[in-house]
Amino acid sequence: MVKDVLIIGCGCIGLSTGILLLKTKQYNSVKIWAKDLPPNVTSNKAAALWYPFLSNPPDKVGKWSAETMEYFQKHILNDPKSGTLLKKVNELFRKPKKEDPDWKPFIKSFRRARKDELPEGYADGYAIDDGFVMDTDMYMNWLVDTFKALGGQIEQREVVDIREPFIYSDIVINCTGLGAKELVKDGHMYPTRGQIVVVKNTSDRSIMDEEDYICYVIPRISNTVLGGTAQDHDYNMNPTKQDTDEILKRVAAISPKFSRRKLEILGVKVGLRPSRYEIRLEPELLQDNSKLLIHNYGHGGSGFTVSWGCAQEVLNLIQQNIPNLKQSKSKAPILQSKL
Ligand SMILES: Cc1cc2nc3c(=O)[nH]c(=O)nc-3n(C[C@H](O)[C@H](O)[C@H](O)COP(=O)(O)OP(=O)(O)OC[C@H]3O[C@@H](n4cnc5c(N)ncnc54)[C@H](O)[C@@H]3O)c2cc1C
Ligand SMILES: *[C@@H]1O[C@H](CO)[C@@H](O)[C@H](O)[C@H]1NC(C)=O
Ligand SMILES: *[C@@H]1O[C@H](CO)[C@@H](O)[C@H](O)[C@H]1NC(C)=O
Ligand SMILES: CC(=O)N[C@H]1CO[C@H](CO)[C@@H](O)[C@@H]1O
Repeated sequence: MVKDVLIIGCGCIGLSTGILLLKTKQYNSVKIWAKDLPPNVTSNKAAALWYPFLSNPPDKVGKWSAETMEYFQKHILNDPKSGTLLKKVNELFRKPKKEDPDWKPFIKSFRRARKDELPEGYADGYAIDDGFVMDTDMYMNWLVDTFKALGGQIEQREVVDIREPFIYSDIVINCTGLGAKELVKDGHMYPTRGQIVVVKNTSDRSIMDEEDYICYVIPRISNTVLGGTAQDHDYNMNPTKQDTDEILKRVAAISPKFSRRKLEILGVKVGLRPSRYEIRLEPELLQDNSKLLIHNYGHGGSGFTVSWGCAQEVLNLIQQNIPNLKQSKSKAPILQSKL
């Protein structure tokens, strides 16, 4: 029987996975190793709105998003410490929009926007009344606190060789986001740079206009996030004035309510979305089937939106693969051996 699980990565993906593992009460220890800890991870730079966005494949993202929404409604929204708020969300279109989103079949509350929900100049829209947003820093703190309260341990430690964690544990979960590019040499991983502007609270709901560019207004508990950008293969972690100006111009185009002189800017943030042609969530049996590595990375622009659905999938994959795990022959020398 496997007793210990080691997770690499302390973003929203590693933490959600760790919390669900601990909740099963089936493991002696669930440990996280991470090079950087919150607030110094990509996750802390997110908006963070529940909305499937810039991630694939559509059918799985739809399913995981729906499961995540359900998990939030059952277990998180009623906890004020989680920093989560129920908010209507509208995606807007200048011209009538024929297609529904890929994920519509998964989300029961999806509907078309009513005329009175469309700002001037917009012809169509999507709406979700029971959408929600997270105050990102509050929510990340809540994830860390919840993980620790359940008995999880967090250690700041970089992994340079994927064989290293297997010295301590037969099951390792790879939640390294963009770090997977180096750690497991995944050439499909690339950054999609996102810049946001944080302003004093404005707007009663989340609004997006994403046909020709990235543009959103996301009100949260303590502030409102304006976005954004999606620059592929761009590693620049510094905010640029050009992006800030562009973001302010785009949100002002939604409604004069969001014109620059009405906004009080609190800060500007940049993060690199861990992009991949599709999310990698699959098991890999190593070392004569004595070690199990589960990959859970590449969530692009939807990490928060799919987090709990993906964590549940990790649990399922562990359950399915434990019967295939052979007793480990040796513990110590694996750094020498080829996986
Ligand atoms: C501007 C912006 C806005 C966004 N808005 C939203 C939104 O509204 N809704 C939404 O759902 N998503 C949003 N996202 C996307 C979301 O932030 C990501 O999908 C999510 O943060 C990915 O989480 P993660 O845990 O995989 O990665 P990360 O948060 O990057 O965590 C990765 C962890 O792995 C560790 N690590 C990496 N390599 C190693 C190694 N070799 N050894 C040890 N540790 C390692 C890191 O130190 C870190 O702890 C946004 C992103 C940006 C940039
Ligand atoms: C985050 O980074 C800052 C600046 O580099 C550093 O001072 C701080 O200690 C880091 N926080 C954590 C939790 O690692
Ligand atoms: C933010 O402001 C809007 C009005 O613009 C208001 O409806 C909403 O309740 C405010 N949200 C918070 C959390 O204060
Ligand atoms: C142990 C290990 O590195 N496994 C795999 C991780 O993912 C890459 C693909 O990106 C594989 O090539 C490795 O074999």
